[in-house]
This record gives sequence, C-alpha cells and structure tokens, in this order.
Amino acid sequence: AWANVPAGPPDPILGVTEKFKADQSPKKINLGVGAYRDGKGKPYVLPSVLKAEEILYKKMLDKEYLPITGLSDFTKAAAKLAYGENSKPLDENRLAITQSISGTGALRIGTAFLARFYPGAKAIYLPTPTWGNHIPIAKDSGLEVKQYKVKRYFDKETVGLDFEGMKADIKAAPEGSIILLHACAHNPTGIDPTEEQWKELSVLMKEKKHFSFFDMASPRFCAYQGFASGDIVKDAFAVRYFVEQGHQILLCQSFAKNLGLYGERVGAISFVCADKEEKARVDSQLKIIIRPLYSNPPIHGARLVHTILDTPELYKEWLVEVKGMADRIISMREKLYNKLVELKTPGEWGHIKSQIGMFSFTGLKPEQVDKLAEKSSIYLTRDGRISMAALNESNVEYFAESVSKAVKG
Ligand code: PLP
Ligand code: TYF
Repeated sequence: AWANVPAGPPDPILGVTEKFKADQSPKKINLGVGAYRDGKGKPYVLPSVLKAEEILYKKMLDKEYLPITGLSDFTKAAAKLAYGENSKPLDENRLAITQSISGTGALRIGTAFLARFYPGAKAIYLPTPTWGNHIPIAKDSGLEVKQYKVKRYFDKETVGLDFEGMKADIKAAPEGSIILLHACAHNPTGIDPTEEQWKELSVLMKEKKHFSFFDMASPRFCAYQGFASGDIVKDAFAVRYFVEQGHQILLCQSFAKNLGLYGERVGAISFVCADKEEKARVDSQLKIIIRPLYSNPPIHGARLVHTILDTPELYKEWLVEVKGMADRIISMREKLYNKLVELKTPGEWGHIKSQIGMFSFTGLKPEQVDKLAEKSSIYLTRDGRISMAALNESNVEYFAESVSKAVKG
C-alpha cells in the first residue's frame, strides 16, 4: 500500500542520537539533544520530583480523564510562575490558559489558533537561527514561515546578538505581523537580548502593532541571584515586561527542562486577553482545537508540577536543584573555555562562558562537526550547537582536545 511513500530525512537533532547509539567507541559523547545530565553523564530526576511522586502515590488518586484544557490547579500554578503573583491579566481573570503536551504541544495549539483566528496575515516570523522544530510546527498548522535575524552566521565580529539586524527585520515586517520570541535562553544560540534591549523591542513591537508570540522552553541555567533567592524573575523578565506594557501576548511554557520532566510532556499555553469576556471566547475555541487533536492531556506530569509549585518546601527545594544544574553547567563552560585556550585553539572562545542556558553555539563549522564524529566519536548538530549538560569531569578534556584538533585541521 505504501510503495509511493518516499523515505524522509531524519530529524536534525534526534538523528544525532541515532548516530551516537550506533557508535561503539567507549569515548563517544552525545552533545546533540538538549537534556540535562548529571556529573556522571546520567539523566537526572530531581529529588523534589521524587518527593512529589511519593506524595501523589500516597494519595492513591484515580486516573480519570482531565477536562480538555487540563488540570486547573496546574494551569493556575504555571500561570503564576510565568506571569508573577500580581499580574493584572490573572487578577482580572483575562488569561486564557490550557495545559498542553509540553512545549511542542503548546506551540502546535498556538500556531493552529493563529492560523484560524489571527486577523492579519497568516505568517509567523521566526528568529534565524531558531529551534528547528518551530518551522514544521508552524507550517503544519497552516502558517507561512518568515524570518528575522538574531545572529549573523560566521561573523566573528558579532559573537553576540545581532540586535541592529533583529530590529531592522522586525521593523521591515508588515504592520501587525506575528513575531516569535524566545523568552529566555535562546535555542540554539544561548544569546538573549539584555533587559534594555527587551524594552526597546517592546516599543518597536508596539509601534508596528506586531503580535508577540513567546516560547519559554527552558531556564537560563545560569547562576544569577534571582534563582538563589527563590525567584525566577530573570527568566520571566521579557514576558512580564511585555505584559506590563500592555502587549496581549501568547505564551508557550514547557516543564521538560526546568523540572526534568521531559517524558511527562507537561506544558501550558496562555493568551493574555482584553477582558473576561474575550478570555471566555478564546477558551471556548482552544477547546475546539484540542478536542479533535488529542481530546485531553495526560494527568500525571501536571499533578507533579502542581504539587511542587504549590508546596512551599518543595518549591524552595526545586529552586535549589535548578541552581545546582546551573552551577554544574557553568563550571563546564569554564573548564571547556580554559582548556581550549590552554591548547591554543585558534579563534575566540569567550562566548562559551557568556552564553546562557543549556546550549553553547560554538561556531564550529559543519565540516568540523563531521570530523568530530568521524575522528573522535563526538556527536552534535551540524549548526555547531552543543548541549553543555552532556559535558562532565570525565569527558570535557577529551572534548576540548578533539575540538582543538578539528579546528587546527
Ligand atoms: N521550544 C524550544 C525553543 C525548545 O528548545 C524546545 C525543546 O528543546 C521546545 C520548545 C519543546 O520542548 P518540549 O516539547 O520537550 O517541551
Ligand atoms: O535539543 C533540542 O533542542 C530539542 C530536544 O520531543 C527535544 O529538540 C527532543 C525531543 C522532543 C522535544 C525536544
């Protein structure tokens, strides 16, 4: 029956894992997929999650279907986490929110909603580069994909954000365009606008009457005071600032990376609406989109997140655990940088230390990436992105030595 089905290409990110698995070398390293690993290279289940599991187990809860929009205790807690305690749209009951199948599912619902109801052009502007899956998600939902630049490739002069280019492209987009913004820890570059730059972007987006579509997929994983004191305001800065400035944003949230709940597939999507009545209409259409897609979301991950966010001791513990992940990533950034410099590796490597989040955008060229796989059994995506969390005390030197060799040619 399927003689006419052509073979498709593997996913550029998940395909890296397939190649890694096929490699027999004991030294092999998988720097492809963005999933946190502990100091021994093993997946990390957060102790706060295990405690929440215990609490839930003891409750012997049933496994009935959730409503179409998910567990309301969870969506309330998720909204509070992103928008803050005293957010007007929450106080005024004008935030439409639904649970989603992690961040990907949130993006899929959000783009489907826009394709159906956005009053302007059915196009979405994605940053270049961006998370690869953004493109097919938007297309499958029926949006046309356009681009704005956040980084000029191979331009050694501009290791950081190409803010002027970004603004110029956003300005050039027709009035009322949909612009996707990574809320923090941009994937794959690890480069975010500064708070001042976000403020400028807010003004520009308002002038152009653009629509802000925020994707908040991962924490910054950098040790700043906020997290240590039990506050996530830095991660949420852009989202909260835009909302304060009156942007009626859409926000996709994922609990995969910040709680290590990758496989639980728990996320949320929310729409800041003009008033209660508009919220009710948006809520009704979200249900109409979700019902034929998957009917209602899975229950367990949402219960875990709700238990952690709404149990003060667990919440505090979670923040400490995120800081632990952040600190380990930062120490790997430092080790990698120092070793590359020590080995006199040609090029500037300071960006490895300044980038934010789980990834580093190394600047390695596709041929160098291929060489790393062939000669050293080291696997990463061809855009030169590495998951810093896959590095540890046992492999960071080998990685640095291999990179140094690949760069020297
Ligand atoms: N958006 C971005 C920018 C991401 O990097 C990711 C995951 O890596 C996601 C969304 C979605 O991830 P998930 O569906 O696992 O929550
Ligand atoms: O590493 C990344 O950027 C992501 C990771 O269902 C990922 O692509 C893997 C599987 C998945 C969602 C995200």
